[in-house]
Amino acid sequence: MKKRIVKKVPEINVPVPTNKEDKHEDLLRNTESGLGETLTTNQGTAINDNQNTLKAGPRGPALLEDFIFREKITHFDHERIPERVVHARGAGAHGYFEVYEPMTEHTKASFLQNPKKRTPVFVRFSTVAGSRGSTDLARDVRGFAVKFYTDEGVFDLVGNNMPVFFIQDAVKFPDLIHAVKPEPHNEIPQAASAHDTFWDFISLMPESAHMIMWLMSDRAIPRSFRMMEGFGVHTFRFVNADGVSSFVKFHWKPMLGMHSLVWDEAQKISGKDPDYHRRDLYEAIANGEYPEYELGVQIVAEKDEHVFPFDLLDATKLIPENMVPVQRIGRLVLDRNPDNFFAETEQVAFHPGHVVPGIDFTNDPLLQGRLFSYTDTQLLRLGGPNFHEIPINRSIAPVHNNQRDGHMRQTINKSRAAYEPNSLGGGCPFQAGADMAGFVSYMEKISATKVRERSEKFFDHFSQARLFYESQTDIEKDHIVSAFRFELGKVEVPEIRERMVTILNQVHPQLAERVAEGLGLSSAITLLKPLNRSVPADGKPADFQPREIKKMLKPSPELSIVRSGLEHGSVRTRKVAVLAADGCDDTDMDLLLRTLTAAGAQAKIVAPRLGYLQTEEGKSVKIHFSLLTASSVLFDAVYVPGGDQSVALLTKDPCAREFVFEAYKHAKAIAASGSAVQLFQAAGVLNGSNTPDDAVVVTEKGSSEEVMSRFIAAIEKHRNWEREKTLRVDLQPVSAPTRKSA
Ligand code: HDE
Repeated sequence: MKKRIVKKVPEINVPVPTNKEDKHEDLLRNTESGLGETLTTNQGTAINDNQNTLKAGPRGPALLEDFIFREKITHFDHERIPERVVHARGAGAHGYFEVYEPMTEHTKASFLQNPKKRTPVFVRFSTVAGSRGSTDLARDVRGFAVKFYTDEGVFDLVGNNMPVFFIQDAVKFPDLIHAVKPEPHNEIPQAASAHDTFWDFISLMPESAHMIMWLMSDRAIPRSFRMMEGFGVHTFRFVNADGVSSFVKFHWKPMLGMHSLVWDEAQKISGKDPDYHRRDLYEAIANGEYPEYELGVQIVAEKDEHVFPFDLLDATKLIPENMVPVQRIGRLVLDRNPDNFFAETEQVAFHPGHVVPGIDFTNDPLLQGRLFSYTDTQLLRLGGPNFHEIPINRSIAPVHNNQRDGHMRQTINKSRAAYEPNSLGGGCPFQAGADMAGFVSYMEKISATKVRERSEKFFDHFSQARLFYESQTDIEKDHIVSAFRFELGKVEVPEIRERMVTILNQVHPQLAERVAEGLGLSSAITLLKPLNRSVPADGKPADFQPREIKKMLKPSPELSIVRSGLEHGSVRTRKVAVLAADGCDDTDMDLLLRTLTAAGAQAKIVAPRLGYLQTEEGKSVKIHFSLLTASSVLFDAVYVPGGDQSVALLTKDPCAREFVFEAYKHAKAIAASGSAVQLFQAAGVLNGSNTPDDAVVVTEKGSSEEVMSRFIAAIEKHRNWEREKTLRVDLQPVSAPTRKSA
């Protein structure tokens, strides 16, 4: 048995054996590669013939006696386990966390004390609504769940990439999920909220208004898991060694900045590469470009609990960063891909109730419900109460207790006394005092009447939804409008659309009007008041209607991806398509590949066919993708080098023209040098009606250092969003007179 490495609290600041490899070594106990080994049955008997079943004669029948066949098929028949009821689609990675400075003032959690300590972690990112095999690119919330294998036990921070949630009370969760999942009669649509049951529910639940704004924003279509924020959502508690508690909101800030896709692009990637996010994460780690995030905390003193115009216990509200700044306290690095998807990513079991001393819960009614749900779901999904023994879930702090037996028990508990107190086992295992890192729940004073109610401030459903909308740049507002037009446009029942518009009107009249216009609804609709239908049987509906707390919230620039993206622009790890054919210009090609690689970008040659390109001077260049297997939506930018023969071949090819035009349409950086300018003309990028912008870099002369640096600067800005305004049909104001929809 491993020696317990838990330290007494006073020793916490003393350097501790710091080993991010602890978990890796622990996993190696169960890892096997089969390399160089003989094929055996599960009982270790070597197999001589893995090609034929045992038969009575060469033409059968097969014999029941064939234990090798029976074992193989039976195992196969039982290979599937239930997928997660939500967050079924996901991708994981190993890594480590290190704190910058001791957080002793606020929390006694040992993994937040010692900057020299590297705590191993496993992270799983996910979408929410889709099945295990669904697209990564759904418009959806992304799960951001982190398992810290601390020396005081496992701490799970089971968060999302949005800081708020749809509902305020856990009792509504099954309703929400039933509404968003594919409709029960025909199981359509997969991994999409754009359907009647979802919007029916939402339009009757104004408490979801704030979250819906996030869901319709570009946060719901991240460019990469590596480029999105994460949030613990609920208010948690920090507790220090003196038992003093403060409230804390957790944040993850991506070091590559936040970036998103455009919706048209996301839908196309769903067809071209539905594993896009999973692949992006896997490849980045495999290439040594380790994703990094900083852990941020917003800390609120216990005495300030009620100073905000919202309730800290309400998961539909955030604390704006301009009210309580986010302190960055540590960093998370993901540096190892899982060895086996099922064993690690599928079997990992997160639980917001996995906490360590120094971290505690609040009475957020959503969090309280989650504390029940996560164990319950693992019992079904992982088949019994011993899921904590599965290697990926196993704590690196030793586990000793009197729990016994159950399906698939691995531990061989030797003690005769599986109860406590006992004398036969010498009283072991002992309870741990607070000074031995024993978990002591925060002593919160509660004096209350038992009721099924919510606190007053919970009913302000629109102030923060408005704050979010007003904090966006114009282009992000446009994206929100078109997302609503898209989603509600897929709804078949007109009353649902109308109800949603009345909700949007409470968020912002301009938003409601624009959405109504796109849906062909009369603007008079916007004047109706939305109704909250989430009312108990004996409740007076009037008591449950949204009411605004009159305290203005100032727009918060941190809520805008575009603003934050500009601050953190980087070309590192960005994928650039170099579109070329035989006869491309050598100087252009050399400079391109050299400069992009030096800048940390991934340059990939895309050509009409696979194999090797012959440049003008006869050099061979490896082609990474053919136009058949690649598409511009899979790249961040496109460069077309010169070379008359190459450009002539590409200009004739409709796929090449589409490649360029689509990148242009999606507001990406595109560049052409020398004769490649002709391809841009043929693709419709440089015709009279389009105004070239800074992110369209063209030079008839051929590439140069100066051209490359303009191109790279354009990629760093991620997109030239202004370009969209002239190109996207859904962003145009609808000019026809508005009419009531049929
Ligand atoms: Fe979850 N959620 N959830 N959730 N959740 C699950 O647990 C649940 C909520 C989140 O990668 C399930 O192991 C309830 C908020 C993530 O494995 C289940 C409520 C947030 C993941 C469950 C919520 C989350 C889950 C399904 C309302 C953000 C994936 C499989 C009270 C803070 C973790 C599982 C992974 C998964 C229940 C609301 C995040 C059924 C009842 C709010 C990231 O237990």
